[in-house]
Amino acid sequence: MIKYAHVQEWVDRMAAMCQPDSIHWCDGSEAEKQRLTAEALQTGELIELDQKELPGCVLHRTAVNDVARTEHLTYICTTFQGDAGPNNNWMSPREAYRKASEYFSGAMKGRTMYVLPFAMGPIGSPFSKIGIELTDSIYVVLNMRIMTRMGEAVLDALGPAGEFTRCLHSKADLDVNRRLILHFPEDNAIWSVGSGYGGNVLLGKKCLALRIASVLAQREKWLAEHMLILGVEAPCGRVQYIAAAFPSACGKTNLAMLLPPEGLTKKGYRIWTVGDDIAWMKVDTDGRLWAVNPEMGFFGVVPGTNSKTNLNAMATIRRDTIYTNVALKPDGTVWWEGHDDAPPAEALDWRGKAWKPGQKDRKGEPLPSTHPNARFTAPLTNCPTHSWRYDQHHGVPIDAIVFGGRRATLAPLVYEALSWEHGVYVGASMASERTAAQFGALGEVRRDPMAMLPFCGYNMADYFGHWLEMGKRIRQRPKIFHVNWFRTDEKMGFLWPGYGENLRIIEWILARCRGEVSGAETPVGIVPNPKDIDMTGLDLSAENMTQALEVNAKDWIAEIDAVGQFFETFGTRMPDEMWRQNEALRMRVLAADR
Ligand code: OXD
Ligand code: MN
Repeated sequence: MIKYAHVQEWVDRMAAMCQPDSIHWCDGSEAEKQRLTAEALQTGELIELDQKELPGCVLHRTAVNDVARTEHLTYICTTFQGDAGPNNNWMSPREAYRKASEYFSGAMKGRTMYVLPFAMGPIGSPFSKIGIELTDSIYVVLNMRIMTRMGEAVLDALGPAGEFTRCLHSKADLDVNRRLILHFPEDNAIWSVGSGYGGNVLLGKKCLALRIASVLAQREKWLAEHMLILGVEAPCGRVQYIAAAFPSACGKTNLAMLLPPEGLTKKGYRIWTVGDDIAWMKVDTDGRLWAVNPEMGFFGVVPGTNSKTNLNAMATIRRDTIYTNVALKPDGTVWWEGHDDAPPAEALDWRGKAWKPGQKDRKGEPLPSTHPNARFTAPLTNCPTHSWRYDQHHGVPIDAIVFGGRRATLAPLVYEALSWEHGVYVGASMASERTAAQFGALGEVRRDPMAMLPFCGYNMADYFGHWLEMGKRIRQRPKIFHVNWFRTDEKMGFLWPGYGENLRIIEWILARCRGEVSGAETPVGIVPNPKDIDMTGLDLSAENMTQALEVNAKDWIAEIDAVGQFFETFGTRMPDEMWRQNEALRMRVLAADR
């Protein structure tokens, strides 16, 4: 393999600190995968599943204290704290390097350091960025092999002086008290130590493709977003693409793999999945916004996945999938809460302990077999609806940008922003309500602007400013919408059925983009006239629909005040335009309420 001097010098320096017994440069070949898998099966890092039922599939169990992203241990390390902003934990680069060096020192003794060259985006595309991750985890190597373009071809593309993100990871002793996820945007570097959980250690994903990339995107005038990308092909062959941002656990993967509802199948739509988590978007020479999914796989939440919620995901994870923290059945297959199959009479739970249905923990609470944040890692190309354009260097043209939140009240099922600037405001004020069944206190609202709160690598006030600037650069701007699949009636029943039925709303969104359908103007934006939503085969009362689209002035005044309070946390750095939009919305709501 090519070992460029600038890469070698950095590898040597990191190895001197981590002191691995050996260093292996990953070429990304099938033979290498087989060898590493065999080794991990032998040490117990991976467990082989029944190869007839689940060919190429394995199971991994994380440490019990290492099951999710640890946001409180995740830092943006910039010279000036203001550049990280109130939305990030901050540490000075000098302090961060000093502290983490202590944890990394000798952390790889007795282990191999894997050198993993990877590309986010198609190799050679103007969108793409190269990273090299050093890790002492075979699990990380095998996951990155699915989630990114990885191996020798990436080094070929890098060249002898090519810029790359320097990513260092060690499980170290998996001690939560010695765990840090550090981002150094000024050095284009990421250091992650003390964890083995995906979001903390697959450094191409949240760390590079969102936190570091958002900084690069601001500098280079593009957008790095926490968005799925979905293509909708009409029977005439026209394909329109949307990019959509929802907070974690609001169904991005389900929407990205949407199955048209029965009532609409006659129309002959085909859905194309380009990505389920991250979109990189650039203005092309035609003045439109084009997007690529920088990833090559899905790292999706397992519990609740079944053939009703996501049939395409079920097909995707039938082969060549790494399962993390699910239950293992005696027959060598897997199970989880919300699976199509009935619970097995017995199984090993995600921790490897004997489990039976109905089992309770010490407090008498039901004990799930599978961790609520259990994951599947599966290749994008396994998905029956994967777009053949996933590898195209220029990406796909975006017609609509969709923001969404989980709001039991307030936000209509769908509304269109009145302008790009208003759309940026809609994204910036995005929020999700916690429900009793979910987490936290009922009705408590968590602001999550553009679903980027945990992932924006710089001050979000500057990020909103960047979005406003981008609007000026795009000649043919996508329209911006907001959806809320989760509005409820007085009895807390959902007003809208969600899942595949969401295509009915997407139909309206895309017709709006083509200028083929009108809408009703409300103070918050344009909502559909109910007659324009195709309800074929869906038994939903007109009253439900009216309620789902309702704009309640009193609720909105409270919301505008709450958004103002959130904006204030950014102080004078907040662009004036965001305040103007907040006040303009207030005026519109008050005028309509008169
Ligand atoms: C994810 C997340 O894992 O958003 O994609 O948390
Ligand atoms: Mn995500």
